[in-house]
Amino acid sequence: MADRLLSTVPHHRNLPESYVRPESQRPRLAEVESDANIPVVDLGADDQSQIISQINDACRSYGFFQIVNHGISVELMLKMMAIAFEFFYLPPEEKAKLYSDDPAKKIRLSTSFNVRKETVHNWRDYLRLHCYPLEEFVPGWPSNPPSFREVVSTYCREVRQLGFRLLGLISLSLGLEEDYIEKVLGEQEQHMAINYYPQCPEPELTYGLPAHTDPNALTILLQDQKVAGLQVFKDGKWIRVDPHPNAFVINIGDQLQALSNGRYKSVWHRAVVNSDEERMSVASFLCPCNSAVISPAKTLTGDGSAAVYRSFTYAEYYKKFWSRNLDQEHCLELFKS
Ligand SMILES: O=C(O)CCC(=O)C(=O)O
Repeated sequence: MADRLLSTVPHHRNLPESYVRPESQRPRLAEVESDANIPVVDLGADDQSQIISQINDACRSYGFFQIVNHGISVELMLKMMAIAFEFFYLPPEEKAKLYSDDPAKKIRLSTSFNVRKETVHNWRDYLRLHCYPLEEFVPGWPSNPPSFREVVSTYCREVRQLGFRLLGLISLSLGLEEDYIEKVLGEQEQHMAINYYPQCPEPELTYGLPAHTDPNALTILLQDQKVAGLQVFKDGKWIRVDPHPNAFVINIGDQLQALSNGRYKSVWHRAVVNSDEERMSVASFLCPCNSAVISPAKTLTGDGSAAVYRSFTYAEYYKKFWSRNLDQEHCLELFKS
């Protein structure tokens, strides 16, 4: 039912009851840490060993970092954001064509997280797209706005290359061969979530997205440059990831935590909303192929450290992840050896 979309209403005056979290689950925005020094890694720096060491530190301590001089032009980043806004500003009848609440659909416009299953909704609309191989999926993508397919496919191609470069650096930072992770993950899928969080009348009572970890390998997030909303959990506190000019936010997903034998962290993060402004984010997910067997890299257990996780296929993990609620215990806990 497309009339569930938040973006069909120009201005929301009240928060409907179905979005209100119980007292104990609210975001407590006043307690969120604001000047948190999330690491910023300059991928354009001359000294590759310094880049690798910064990535190692960031993945161990935060599971999150931002990257600058990453090779994707500011122009393309701006175009991607602009087309995302244009899409959510389309008339309701146009958006209704793409609406679905079936999580199995590979191209769908939806709202909240999983409206069929959840009891409390989230203040978010999103367009979810499968993006690899492009030739297979682009013909089913929105044809309106007219330049959507061109802009988004160019963006996806560049983000995929950036993702592979990062996986290489992450491999090296773990003392593995540069292509180790890419080989283990096989022919990776690529998914995208374009998240639109409208201005919310009571941001203290709800979430854009509640706390979750990402089930995939690596996430590359393009954040709204003007409006903060992403927060990560560190040392028992929620901290803000304020947008850094022209940066992408990178986070380690569950598969890299498993593969690194728990050295690198797939951390809890969430998106909060605010009463003054709408916010947009574009998350690109690199996902192992379904048959990829994920287990801790041999060299990371060879020194006598026990394997923290048992081997599993990505298909097995993904099924388990989606059978649960987003904010239950860390899904990897169920794969401990
Ligand atoms: O909007 C954000 O900043 C976070 C998005 C996110 O965590 C997701 O799409 O999984």
